[in-house]
Amino acid sequence: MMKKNSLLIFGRKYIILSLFLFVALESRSQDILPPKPYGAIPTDNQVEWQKMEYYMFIHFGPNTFTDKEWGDGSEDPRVFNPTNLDTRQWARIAKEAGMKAIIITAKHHDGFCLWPSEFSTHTVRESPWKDGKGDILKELSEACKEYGLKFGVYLSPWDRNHPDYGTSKYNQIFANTLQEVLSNYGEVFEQWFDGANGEGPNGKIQKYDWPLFHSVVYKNQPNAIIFSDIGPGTRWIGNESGIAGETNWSTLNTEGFGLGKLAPNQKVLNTGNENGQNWIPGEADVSIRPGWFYSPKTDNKVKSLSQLLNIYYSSVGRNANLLLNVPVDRRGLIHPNDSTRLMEFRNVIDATFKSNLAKGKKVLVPNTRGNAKKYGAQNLTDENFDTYWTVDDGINNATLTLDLGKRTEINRLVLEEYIPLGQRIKSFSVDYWNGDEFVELDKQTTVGYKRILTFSTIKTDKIRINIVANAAPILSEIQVYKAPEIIESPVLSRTKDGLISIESGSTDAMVTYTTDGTDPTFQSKRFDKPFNFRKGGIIKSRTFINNGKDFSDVVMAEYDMATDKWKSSENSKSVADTDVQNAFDGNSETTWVTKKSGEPYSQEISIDMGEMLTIGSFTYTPSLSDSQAGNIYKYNFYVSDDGTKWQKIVSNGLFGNIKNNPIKQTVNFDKKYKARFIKLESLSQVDEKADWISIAEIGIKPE
Ligand code: FUL
Ligand code: CA
Repeated sequence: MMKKNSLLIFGRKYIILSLFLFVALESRSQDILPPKPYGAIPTDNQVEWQKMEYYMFIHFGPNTFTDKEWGDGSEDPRVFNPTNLDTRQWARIAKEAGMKAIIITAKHHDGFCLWPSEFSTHTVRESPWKDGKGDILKELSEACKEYGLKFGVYLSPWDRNHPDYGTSKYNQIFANTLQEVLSNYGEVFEQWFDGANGEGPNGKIQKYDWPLFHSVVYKNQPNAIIFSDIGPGTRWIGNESGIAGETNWSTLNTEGFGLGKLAPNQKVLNTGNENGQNWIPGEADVSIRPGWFYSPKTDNKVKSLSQLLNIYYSSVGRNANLLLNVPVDRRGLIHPNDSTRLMEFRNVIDATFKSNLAKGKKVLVPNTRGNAKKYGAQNLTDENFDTYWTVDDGINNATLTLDLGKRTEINRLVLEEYIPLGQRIKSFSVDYWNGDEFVELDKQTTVGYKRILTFSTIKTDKIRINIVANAAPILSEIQVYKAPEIIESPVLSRTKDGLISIESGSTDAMVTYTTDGTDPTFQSKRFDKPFNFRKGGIIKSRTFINNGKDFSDVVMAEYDMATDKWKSSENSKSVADTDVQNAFDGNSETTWVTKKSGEPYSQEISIDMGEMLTIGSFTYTPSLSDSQAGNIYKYNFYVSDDGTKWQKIVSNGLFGNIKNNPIKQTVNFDKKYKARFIKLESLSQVDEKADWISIAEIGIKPE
């Protein structure tokens, strides 16, 4: 009894004492100010925006019905006729995919408005959909609200339909259009401005009044993030493949730059500028299909799971937000091939980031700012972005050691910088304890809001992170994960004369394939020896192990006709540095560039296919290397029986969006032609200054 009492008294004293100590320590900790912001810093809205990480883009409009990437504005609005449009289906899928918002192409370059705009006669009102009484922005903004998603709009000032485009009246008209969109559909989290600035219906180019356009946004949607090549809210990442630079600063110098042709070069947009004057973080946009708009021709070309994962790690994993385009189909619904893939993707992401193996674990740090708990190392493993560890001013480099307590299998490492005070880390390396010593795992540059490193599984109990920063580093989180192992996909190749080989990733694996566009199963045709595929088409393949129980992702390869009989009949005219063969060697990594510096250049290529063929289309693969400036933009295409008398079958064709998205182009003719010779003539290149043309590949599709 006595004993218990004294213990109680002692206990009480102890509590009072420690309470006193705690208060004293805490008040000291309150006195210690956080580091001063370093360089350009984000607005609160930009921080909130960055936390969204992943959201949906939807391209939808007349192009959905015409197989085009860029409509020319002369499309009959009656082509726009979705039979089953349901914006709630889009929102549900976006939500289930783990996305935070939807941005819709309210008006693309063809000028068609997805709402009945007062300022245009080329809108849903002129279409048969809902007898001209529909409004997609209204329906979608409501569906987003219902599903707890934010709503954003893409608007192209380039308008290939509006009769006033290219005149002094147009800027105000566009401002009115913008006003209409931004004042009628509730909150808009992001205003996406396309910088494209081409010719309108009168052949004139508009000089845009950006200050006017921005003022309309700020007036109506003061919290909206403005996207463009140079922000000011978020910047284009410099490609349409969803890949941010390994080095990715959220700061950018914009003085003297503009949009479109006036933008900083794509490499700079990809990496940002270290110590750049403005906080303009990157947004990586990419389509889940080869093009931005739906086409039935791409139903079996939806990006694979591994492609999507690679995009995720190269965007969200590199300090950029991911804007993934899921084009709505001709019914007005997201196609099941796309939604299935989105769910597969979400499942893998969830399984990967389900359990943070560093949570609550100790991190040994060399210094803590003012020795204050508030800036202590425990903040690094509390899964809270808003609490951080930082150091005393003057300390820019630090080595931290995460102690996992026991040997643990991991293959992902996440670092997060507390960006409200600026982006500071310049480079870092990671070592792990292998039982005997620390060995280097990776060495990288920037971190930013989030950096995810992927590596093959290691077993370790200690991870060491060595940081080099431009100012005292401020780190919110260190996390580690073990992503489920994936089975290597097979690798396909074809010889010039058309023999296909498929290699599985591992030894005891079995590989099956299909040639009809469907996903291969364990029961599909088994690959055992190279087979002939001269005619071309699509091959899909997959690796199976454990008697079909486990399998890889599906890989797809698309081949044009084999070109072993092809010759360029006119190459004597060209004075190329590179071999004309590069244009049809079945390898899109080799490019024919038509000019040696200072010499006249060939603007065309003509090919003898060696036999009479029936053709209904051709393909052009632009260069992805240094010679991109010479990629063909406008062109004529001819066929011939004898290589002398040519019939022009495509006149003034245009590879829409080839500059920003240099992917293989397929051009379908109005009918089928019989020919032995083909000729592609360039009328202009993506860079007007390029006085050569680049052809990575020309092909013919099988008929
Ligand atoms: C580009 C446009 O030209 C494409 O058609 C697409 O809308 C892409 C997202 O932006 O600038
Ligand atoms: Ca934290």
